[in-house]
Amino acid sequence: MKILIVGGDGYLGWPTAMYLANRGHAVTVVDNFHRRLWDLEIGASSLVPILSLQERVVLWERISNKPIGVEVGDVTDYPFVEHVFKKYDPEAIIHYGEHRSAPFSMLSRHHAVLTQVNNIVGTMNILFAMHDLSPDSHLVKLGTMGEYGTPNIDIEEGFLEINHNGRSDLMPYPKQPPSFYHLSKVHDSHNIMFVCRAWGLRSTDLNQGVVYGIHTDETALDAGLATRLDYDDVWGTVLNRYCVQAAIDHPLTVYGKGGQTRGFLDIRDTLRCVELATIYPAAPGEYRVFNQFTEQFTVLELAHKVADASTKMGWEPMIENVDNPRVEAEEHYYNAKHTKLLDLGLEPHFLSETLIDHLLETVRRHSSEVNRRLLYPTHSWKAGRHSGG
Ligand code: NAD
Ligand code: USQ
Repeated sequence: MKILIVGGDGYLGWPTAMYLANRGHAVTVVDNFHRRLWDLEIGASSLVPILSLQERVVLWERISNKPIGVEVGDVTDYPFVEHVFKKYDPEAIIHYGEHRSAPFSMLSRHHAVLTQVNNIVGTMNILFAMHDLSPDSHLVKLGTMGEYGTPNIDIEEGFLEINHNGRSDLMPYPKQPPSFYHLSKVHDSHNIMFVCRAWGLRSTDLNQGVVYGIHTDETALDAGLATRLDYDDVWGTVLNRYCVQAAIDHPLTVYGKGGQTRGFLDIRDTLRCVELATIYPAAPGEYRVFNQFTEQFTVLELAHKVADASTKMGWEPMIENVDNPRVEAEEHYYNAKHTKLLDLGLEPHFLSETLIDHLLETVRRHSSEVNRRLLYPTHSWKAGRHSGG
């Protein structure tokens, strides 16, 4: 298939590009490198060194003999998006190309607006380009489980049967997102659902949980093909952060009581889920939602898993309940359905000690590069207050 991967220089986009190229698809990655710029703004960087996109692609093609095209530009710029669609006429657009940090979006008015404009405008431009230039193409859009929040009832996959005053309907599941970032995904979902109905476009909205790990079959081929590993309080996700903290004898930072439950998945399952959604596309006019995660844990449970693995390696991990910088329930009901990708053939890689050991060993090799000032959270989501550490 002719596939565009928007955000193809990122944590998930780059391994996806290699994975799909390896399976014979004609892959072109699109990115404007803003993520690398946003890193500079907060003084963070990937713990595992990463090459430039152009260097990665040259190395990949030398090793695999499977080409990956590159288009550098910003999807909030419509002429650029038009140019890419005219040049490639894609069958599938895998859209990772958004700002993805909830803490960043809560730093200030500027950061909230930047996040929402970047994400919502970029996605709208892609929808208009699909309508005008490639109306039969399929959008595989990365959304987030955080769109649902933490309701006190089971979370369904996108839609909920509602009975009201003697009548019933299948309605979009109510959204209670916890940050301006997560809100941007809700706004995207509404825009996408609307154009599927109004214009007959086809789309799959992947409500993905928190991803962990950096190892895939393709990244393992050469150190130069590595994907990024974020550990700072703005970009780092919880399990990746715990592993880095354990490797440098820093307390594992459980926010608040630690009863926050989330869906999680291994990065290898992200690639397979996206592949499944792409090769089994939505029908014309169809807007479908898949909940993309494989297991759910509390963040305290995860800290214990990392602490146990670290202890076996002879380290002395500590768990610290730090003041929660976020506004979120620390104890709550959580039961999210996630069967649609399993029905399509996903065989999950569940979180194992082997995986944690592998991650711990990798980060240990880079532990001298860790900037300890980036480990405790420094900004409270409650307006105007700055929490310590
Ligand atoms: P990332 O920040 O590593 O990668 C995103 C890439 O998109 C970056 O390379 C960035 O430069 C690019 N980009 C952003 N805005 C762009 C624009 N306007 N034009 C062109 N390129 C642009 O993020 P990631 O972790 O790879 O996440 C990818 C997607 O998956 C995001 O949409 C994110 O919301 C979603 N997601 C990620 C996770 C996770 O745990 N990492 C979990 C759930 C959902
Ligand atoms: N947390 C800790 N300690 C830490 C870091 C985080 O306890 O050191 C807690 C947070 O308070 C939160 C949970 O871990 O309750 C998850 O936080 P996270 O930073 O790992 O993930 P989150 O901010 O939710 O965002 C990440 C990605 C985002 C994606 C989302 C999926 O950055 O792009 O959309 O995961 S989901 O969480 O399902 O919405």
